[in-house]
Amino acid sequence: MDELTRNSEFDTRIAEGIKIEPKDWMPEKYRKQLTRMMSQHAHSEVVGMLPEGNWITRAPNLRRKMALLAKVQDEAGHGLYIYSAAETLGTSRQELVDQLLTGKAKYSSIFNYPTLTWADIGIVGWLVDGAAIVNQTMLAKCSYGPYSRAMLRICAEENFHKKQGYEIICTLMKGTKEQQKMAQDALNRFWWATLMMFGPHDSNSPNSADLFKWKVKKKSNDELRQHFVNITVAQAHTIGLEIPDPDLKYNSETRNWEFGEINWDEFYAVIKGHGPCNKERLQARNDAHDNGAWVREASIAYAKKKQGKNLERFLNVG
Ligand code: BYC
Repeated sequence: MDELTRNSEFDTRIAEGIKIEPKDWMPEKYRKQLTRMMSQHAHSEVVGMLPEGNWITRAPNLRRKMALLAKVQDEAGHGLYIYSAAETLGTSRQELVDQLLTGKAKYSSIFNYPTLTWADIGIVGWLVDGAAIVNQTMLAKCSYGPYSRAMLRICAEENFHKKQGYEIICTLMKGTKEQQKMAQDALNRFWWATLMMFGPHDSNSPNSADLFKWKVKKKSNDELRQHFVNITVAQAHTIGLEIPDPDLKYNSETRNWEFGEINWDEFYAVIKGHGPCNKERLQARNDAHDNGAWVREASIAYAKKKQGKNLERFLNVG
């Protein structure tokens, strides 16, 4: 089959909403775009363990500690699902991880901000996981089968994470004046950084055209950001928190909460490696990778040994 026919068959499948599976033919650009996006997503899950992991030893009680431990472990699991899904496109996990460790690959800007107080853990669960759900609910319907199926499972878990975070903040808001201040301060520091998670404005998003054409994205960066603001403002006001945006106002015609401009200079500085914690995060991932070398060696040796036995058994049976 020639290139033109293959391309047109691929486009027809996309138009009909048929999922693309790993062994199906796909344009190289589709493979590349998905590998880029999925690997960045997997890296985000893994780097995302760091700001919250920072509070496991300081959680205020056993119940909070257990929930936080489980959440951080879930993020590791999400990283694994998405690396596995990304590998089906032909790049090995080792290669993808190397791109992260050498600083070549991006991961979500939000994880380059520090978690300074316990309230930050509540805010991360509520806002960051909340934003991730908005984005990933869309991706669960994307055209690439392995990615969309991974998203379905991840979204179910993220919902628990969001509730866990919001409950921490609700508890603080029912507490002392200091606790309420702590929650407001965490919201002030994380609000704008969370809005940046959705990426640049649509007019400055170079990848969106391809991703829309191939039904990887079904809603734009700005549409998802607006949806997130609309649901989150109500949740903040219900518990007495103020959104740190003097331009925030409700438009009763469009039924949207209109909001001020994001500091895009800050966004681009963070994604270029100059955020408050970029160096620290990369160092922590490199240290973890180096310290885990013996585990990888041992498991490869074990797998080889087992494979050898299976091979012997197979040969004996044969
Ligand atoms: N941070 O053309 P654009 C989670 C980059 S949740 C860093 O609009 P695209 C978690 C972008 O990569 C977070 N970089 O890109 C939650 C591109 O650069 P390259 C992870 C960003 O792909 C709780 C350039 O800017 N979620 O893991 O159309 C706990 C131009 O942007 C960011 C995902 O990754 C950013 N915020 O749209 C633990 C979801 N925004 O690659 C963990 C999957 C943009 O051309 N990804 N850039 O050099 C997506 O949905 C899309 O990739 C994005 C960006 C909406 C993020």
